[in-house]
Amino acid sequence: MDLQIAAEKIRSMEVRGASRIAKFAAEVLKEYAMKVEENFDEEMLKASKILLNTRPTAVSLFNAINYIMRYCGDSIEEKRSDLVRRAEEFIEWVQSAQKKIAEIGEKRIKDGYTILTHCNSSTAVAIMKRAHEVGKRIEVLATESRPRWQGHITARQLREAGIEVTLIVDSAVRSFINDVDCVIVGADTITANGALINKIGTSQVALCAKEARVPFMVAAETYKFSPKTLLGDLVLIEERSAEEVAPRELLDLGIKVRNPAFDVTPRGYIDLIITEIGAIPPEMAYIVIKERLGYIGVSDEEFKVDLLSD
Ligand code: RUB
Repeated sequence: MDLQIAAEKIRSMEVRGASRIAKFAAEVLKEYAMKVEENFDEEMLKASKILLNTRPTAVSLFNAINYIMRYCGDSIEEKRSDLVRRAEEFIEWVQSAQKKIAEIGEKRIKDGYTILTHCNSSTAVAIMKRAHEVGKRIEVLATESRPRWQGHITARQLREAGIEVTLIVDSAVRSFINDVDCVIVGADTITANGALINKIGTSQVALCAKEARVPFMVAAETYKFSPKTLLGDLVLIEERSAEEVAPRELLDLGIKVRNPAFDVTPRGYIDLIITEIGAIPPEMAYIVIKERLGYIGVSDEEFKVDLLSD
């Protein structure tokens, strides 16, 4: 696939969700590497940057690209084959991690539970589907997730799996939270101090859950933990176009729109992060970054490809 077309698919959200974006970028880089005939390092760096700068918030994309770009070799053929091997390894990581998270997360759901979820996380959906598959009777409340309505995707996926689903507007979460046994959401990024960055509205859901003493769980593969936050970097929250929120007639009146795609839920609102290496408290984020992602976290030199760098 042409690189610019691939980048546009991510930017326009035809390919969306942190895991899918990362896996797609790995596939695109692998395919691109197969075609490069000369200046391998420069060409791959250029391709990586084009992909990385499409959506700034999900660290899965950054981690995928940096994992793949740590290839070695002297000749172009050696480099290519190591890059392809690393890309395939990353794709396998995405697939196996989600399966493992579903197995671990399912155990936190009891028969008869009503679960609330926000947006569309393939990993959170995998947990709920798994609970259903092992015979637990569950019901799910899915928020619409304005402005892009990813909640419709969630509702459809769960319903097609045979699960009872009720769709609610985002602002109805507090009205229903007392009917809910637990909240499960996905993650775009987990920071070194255990905060969660996920679809806008997630932090309001967490606030409601905390007040109502409803457990709030996050499904996050370890490649969604951010090594850059160990160096003090803040996560850039993507702000999308006004047209996603308001019709042209309103915008033409000079009405301004703010449309951040994600928000930050502090670790104090999170009971558990379900990863492929276990169900952990948010306080363990630092250890995941150091031990699982292999970053020492002392300098920017560790990252081959960085956001918006030239
Ligand atoms: C999607 C979103 C999802 C996470 C996790 O946002 O916030 O909760 O990406 O998804 P968008 P997954 O629709 O803007 O990409 O578990 O599938 O990786």
